[in-house]
Amino acid sequence: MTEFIQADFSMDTELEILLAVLNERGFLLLRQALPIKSLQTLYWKALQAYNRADFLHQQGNLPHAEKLFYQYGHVPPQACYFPQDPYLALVQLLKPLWPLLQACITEPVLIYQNSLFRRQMPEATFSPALPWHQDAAFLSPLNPVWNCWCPLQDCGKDAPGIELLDFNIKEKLTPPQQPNKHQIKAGDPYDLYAFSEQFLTSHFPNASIWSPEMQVGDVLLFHERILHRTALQPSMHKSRLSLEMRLVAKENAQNCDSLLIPLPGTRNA
Ligand SMILES: O=C(O)CCC(=O)C(=O)O
Repeated sequence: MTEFIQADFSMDTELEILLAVLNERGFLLLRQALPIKSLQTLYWKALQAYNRADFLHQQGNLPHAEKLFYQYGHVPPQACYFPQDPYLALVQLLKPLWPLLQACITEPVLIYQNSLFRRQMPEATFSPALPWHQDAAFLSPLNPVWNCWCPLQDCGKDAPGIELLDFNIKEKLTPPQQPNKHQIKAGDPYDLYAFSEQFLTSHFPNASIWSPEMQVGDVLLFHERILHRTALQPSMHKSRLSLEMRLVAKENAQNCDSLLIPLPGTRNA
């Protein structure tokens, strides 16, 4: 029988317990973990980035390189960074999590290209809800990669949140729609690596789906093989901005085609 381990914790929980949960479940929600002031600053930054992108899109002037991001609810990674401090803002934001991240990742580095804002509209218009997928589809062979997913607005009730399959999948699954010999990369249509609800029900009949309500300050950690999707219900009438930050061990990212931003090496740095 599988032992039930709670996945929703406060920041004063012992590190060993958090590590055990991450190890057993592959995901973990930490309540009120991140500094609200920094998140508010990032929220305004994201808002400006989306206002600019919306305006350019309406005028038909959105640069080609940004169209792909925009189509999936993203703006380019540099929109998340401050001009005078292109590297450290997100790493500083994660500071309360450094002990945990350093305990579960060897010399953690933030992957610049995969640390992005995301906007999800309730009407699912030009940023459709993301279907069930594993991030492993586009991150492989990087492994493990931890997604620190944090809302910049409260979500999961009136605004779209995120939901996970409560099953610690150890391997990269083959998506049914993936064309033969096609190597999925970031920016490929999600349809190519989506999994249907029927797939989940038939392959993981006993696994439940977890769709937490989250407040600004909460952070959800999960590895790249956990199946997840946007949690979007017809009753939701607000938009949500969020930030996903991905971290990997430096030693596993030697061939990573992205700027890697190191977390400070000591627990008290
Ligand atoms: O923002 C969302 O709705 C889903 C995010 C997601 O799929 C991810 O962070 O990998």
